[in-house]
Amino acid sequence: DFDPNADAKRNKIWQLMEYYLGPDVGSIQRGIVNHVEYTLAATRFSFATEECYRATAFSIRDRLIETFNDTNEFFTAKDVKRCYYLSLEFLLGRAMQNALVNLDIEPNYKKALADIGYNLEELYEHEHDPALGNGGLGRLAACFLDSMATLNYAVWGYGIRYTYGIFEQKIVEGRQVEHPDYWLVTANPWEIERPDVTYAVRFYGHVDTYKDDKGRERHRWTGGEIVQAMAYDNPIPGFDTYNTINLRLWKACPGKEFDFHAFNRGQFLDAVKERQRAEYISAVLYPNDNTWEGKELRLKQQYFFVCATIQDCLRRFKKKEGRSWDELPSKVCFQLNDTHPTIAIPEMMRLLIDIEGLDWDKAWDLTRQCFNYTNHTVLPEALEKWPAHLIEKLLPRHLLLINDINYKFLCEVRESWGDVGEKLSKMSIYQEGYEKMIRMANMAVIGSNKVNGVAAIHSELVKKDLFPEFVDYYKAKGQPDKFVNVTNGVTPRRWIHCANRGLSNLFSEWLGSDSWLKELTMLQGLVNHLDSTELQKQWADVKKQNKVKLTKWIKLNCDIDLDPENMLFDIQVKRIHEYKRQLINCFYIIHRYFKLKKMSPGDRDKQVKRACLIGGKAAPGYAVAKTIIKLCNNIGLVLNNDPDTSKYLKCVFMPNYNVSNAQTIIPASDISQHISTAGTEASGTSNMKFVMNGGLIVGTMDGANVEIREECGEDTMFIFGALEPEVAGIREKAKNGNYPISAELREVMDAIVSGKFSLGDGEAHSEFVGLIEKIRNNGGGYNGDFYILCHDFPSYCKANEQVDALYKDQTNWIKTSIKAAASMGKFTTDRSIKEYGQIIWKLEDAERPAPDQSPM
Ligand code: B1N
Repeated sequence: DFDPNADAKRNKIWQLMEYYLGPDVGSIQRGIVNHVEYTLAATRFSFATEECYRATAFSIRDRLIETFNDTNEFFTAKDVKRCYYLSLEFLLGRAMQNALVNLDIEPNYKKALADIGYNLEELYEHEHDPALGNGGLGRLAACFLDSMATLNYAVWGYGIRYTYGIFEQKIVEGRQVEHPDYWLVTANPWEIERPDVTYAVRFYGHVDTYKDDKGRERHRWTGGEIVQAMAYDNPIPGFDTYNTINLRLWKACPGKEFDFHAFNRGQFLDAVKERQRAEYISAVLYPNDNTWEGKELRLKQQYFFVCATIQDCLRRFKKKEGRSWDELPSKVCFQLNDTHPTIAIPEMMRLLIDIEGLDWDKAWDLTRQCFNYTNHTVLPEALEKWPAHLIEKLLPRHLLLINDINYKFLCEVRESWGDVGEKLSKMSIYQEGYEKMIRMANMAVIGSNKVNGVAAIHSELVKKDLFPEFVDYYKAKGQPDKFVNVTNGVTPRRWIHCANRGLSNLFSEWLGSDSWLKELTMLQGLVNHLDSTELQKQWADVKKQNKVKLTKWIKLNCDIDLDPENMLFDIQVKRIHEYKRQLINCFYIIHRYFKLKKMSPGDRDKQVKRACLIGGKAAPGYAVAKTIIKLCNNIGLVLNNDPDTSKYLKCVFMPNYNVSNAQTIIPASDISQHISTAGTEASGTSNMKFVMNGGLIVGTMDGANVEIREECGEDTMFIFGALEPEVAGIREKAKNGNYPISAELREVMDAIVSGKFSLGDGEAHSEFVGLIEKIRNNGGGYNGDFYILCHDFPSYCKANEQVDALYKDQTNWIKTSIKAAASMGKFTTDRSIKEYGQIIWKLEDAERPAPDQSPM
């Protein structure tokens, strides 16, 4: 509508607002105290640190909202192409420090608070980690958001606002105990609730067909139950830009229409109960990492957030007048973070065909151009397959659409390839058998423009092992570049500047500016100073301070004393999984212990002292992983209490590994372990964080380790183990009884079986024996040593000996560590996201200009 007074009105409002909230100390203090008084209704003359944290958070939120609103307005005015990152997990970690750093106001906040008697770093510790993810996949999504905002891309994240994030892990008598993570207890100051942004999501019901006024056959999905999705926006500020993007998370709420029948029958409470069931959908994050669990509620979560998201995105697309559907692929694209949101493909088809009235072929053409799929794992147990009957029950219209998609696709294949039965059955969305299954990965490939893996070796395995038929087919069809690689990264803002301020300052000082935070390849400049004893000294100092900090954390959380001055810190932190081989780490620790035991005290004194630190959560239903945690803890009890050796070797299980603990743990490493069986870890991302923070890697030729080695040089890594192409042959030979086990490993296994680490606990003992026997009595396949620990153990020991040798030569160690860290430029998510932006999303830079200093 034309409003002749629009400019005057705008001007007036602008004057009321004066200007953006000031970045000066006075304005910051006024903001904080105002929130103490008016938002928290606490008295401004005495407020606790907790209240100060919350008031400070609200004052930062005010600033975020300004840049957030204006960025959105700018995107809309420019009508830029938008990309939507769909993920069931976002492992954000704490927001306060990150927001201050990215808004470039941390120093003034520090001053403002100090002046009224509060310590900013202390406030940071008051924030409860938002932990809406399991591990690498969810953390990657969070690092990506930081880079998307920083690179001025018009991308929004979409996901679920789980009431409970990943469980909190406590260790009781050496075992994992899960506690619910009710992270919203103290209301979340970082989110913006949007009660006015809601969409209806249907489940169950049935599908009718009817003829529309043009005589076309149409489908109508009715009945079943409706829940509402309500939006919560989480502003994501970019670094060194005025752009702030959005992470929109959906909460499930009861449908709007109240069930008056139940009410009239006097079953008011039942009606309320029924409505509460809706909220169950967004109640809890599934705590599995790299395994698939075919639960109906999980499928409901997937559809719930996808349905609301696609409706929201199409509504935004249609808002501009005069849109034609042909414009859709040039204005909208979606990135599927693994197959978890793949039901978005048939959902898009449903909305385009049933609601918007497009014909099938047009809808399919648009859909295929809009979607892209990232694969994050080749482990068979993680590949999603939903029973067709479950989809039919929960989403009857989608099953029909999946049938159509599959039928037409297979016809296409037959047309260009002829009837190649074997290949056809591998490419079908359906896996035939006793129970018909829907292979989500096949649907994601068929419905996508680009498919990518997350590290070079992984992307090759995706083509070779998962989708070879598709690769051939699309090549023949003239799409040889459908399968691509985009190597993962991490954001240096959180993982260096926030987590390791000492190192960040060192980088800026030696490089002459802090531009490396946006252009990480600049770190290479450090190599010019490799021989400077001053740099070496500062480097060692920073590491020592970080080790002291972690030592305090471990004392507080585990009541174990470490010696940060004299011990090498050896760290393995990641989800507990057999393929990640925490067990081979345990075996080596025991072996090292035995070696020390056998030495004379004089010889012991010549050894490198090591603190072996392990941390990570096990999926609550993953018994073997839980046994491994118990074993780590028991090894710790034996070693740490042995007066002969405890000075030289300690073992600690660090409880509740999460993003904020990682920010303390990672900067303190001398070495870290990334030791998955070759071909199993798609990428890994903590490996990157460790090296950037001046740690060296003991690792296999797997995932991103391969590329880190390429960038940093062979001499910076302790590589061991079979190469990926050798693994199948080793398993095959093992099946035929050709599988030697070294004497050293035999000794370790015998000791475990003899009960040396069971500490009189019969249950633990039989679990430990189970672990060992499975590996020893190699029957091949999953029942034997599938992850070839026995094969890789001797070379693992050698790699560890090389670690000691280099560590004894401190100057060389430090130079190697500087060289490695300085060579990590490739592994920023800024580089990853640029690749997504250019190769996959085809986005333009949409940088919002500096806001006007004066009212218009
Ligand atoms: O994704 C990370 C990679 O760096 C890791 O190597 C990879 O293991 C991880 C099902 C997953 N792959 N698949 C999952 C998570 C939850 C779930 O329910 C699978 N996580 C990964 C980032 O690329």
